[in-house]
Amino acid sequence: MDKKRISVIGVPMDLGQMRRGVDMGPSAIRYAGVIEHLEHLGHIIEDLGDIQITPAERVHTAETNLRNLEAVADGNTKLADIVNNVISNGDFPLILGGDHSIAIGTLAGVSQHYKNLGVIWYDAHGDLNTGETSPSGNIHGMPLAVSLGIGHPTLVNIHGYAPKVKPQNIVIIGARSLDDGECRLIKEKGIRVYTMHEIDRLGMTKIMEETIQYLKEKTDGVHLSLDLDGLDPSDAPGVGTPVIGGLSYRESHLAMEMLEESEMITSAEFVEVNPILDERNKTATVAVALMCSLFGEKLL
Ligand code: B3U
Ligand code: MN
Ligand code: MN
Repeated sequence: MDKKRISVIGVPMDLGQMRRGVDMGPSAIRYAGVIEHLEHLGHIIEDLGDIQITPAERVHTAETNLRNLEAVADGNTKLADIVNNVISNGDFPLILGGDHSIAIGTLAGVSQHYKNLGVIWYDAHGDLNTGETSPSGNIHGMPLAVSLGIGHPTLVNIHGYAPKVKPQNIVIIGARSLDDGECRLIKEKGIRVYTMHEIDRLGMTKIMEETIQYLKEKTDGVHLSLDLDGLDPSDAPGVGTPVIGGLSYRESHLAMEMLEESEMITSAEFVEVNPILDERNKTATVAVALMCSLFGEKLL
């Protein structure tokens, strides 16, 4: 396994949804020992601390059905700047969320470095809504659509270019809660989705083999966006929108190990850890354990 220089960026963002506490995700993940564990694996870690996000109490509602639009865009612009700098320095960005709206900024910072960025979206949801199709107005249900260039211009045009990713370079894994507009977009754009049905039928080994082959052929970098609600709530209870029937702890470790072996992942984020909803920091601890597998931990 090659030793990496990893820059850790905390994003205490809770404005992309309505449950308080997900802004404490980065703290919970640090408390679970992310820095020490990754250093123990031999990597060089630089903790860049947390990005400043406007506190929810200070956000004024604007005339749009996208909740907290301006403050979400502002936080994501800052994140995009930092991610861009980290990659320019030759380092690996590891982003700790925060709600999933932060993928907008991560991808804005990452994708300018690649001609054909691949994205693995590990999630119970598609996050492919727009202001028009969203049942909630929550921006954490929109980041993948935004990154495809579909959605509110303030979000779509962060860092001045769009789209950040092509539909044929995306693989969604673990989907089991999709809204009608998201299903339409998936079909229209031909996005590859492994729902729980395919995972149950084919098994995680086959799913990851296919995913790796599909992306390896056509990408020059791959971003892993892992929403902890992709896992079953019994393994990851500390998330804002848990969905029963999810990926197991074991399947998720296998997926991370196969990605590590593939050597294709060039940036990663772990999002939606909400310690207020958690059981004794279980979800942050699972997140760190999955990071260890992604960064090369082996039993023997
Ligand atoms: N699709 C729904 C629910 C949702 C999306 N992402 C999460 N929940 N975590 C929405 O509000 O867009
Ligand atoms: Mn998500
Ligand atoms: Mn989700």
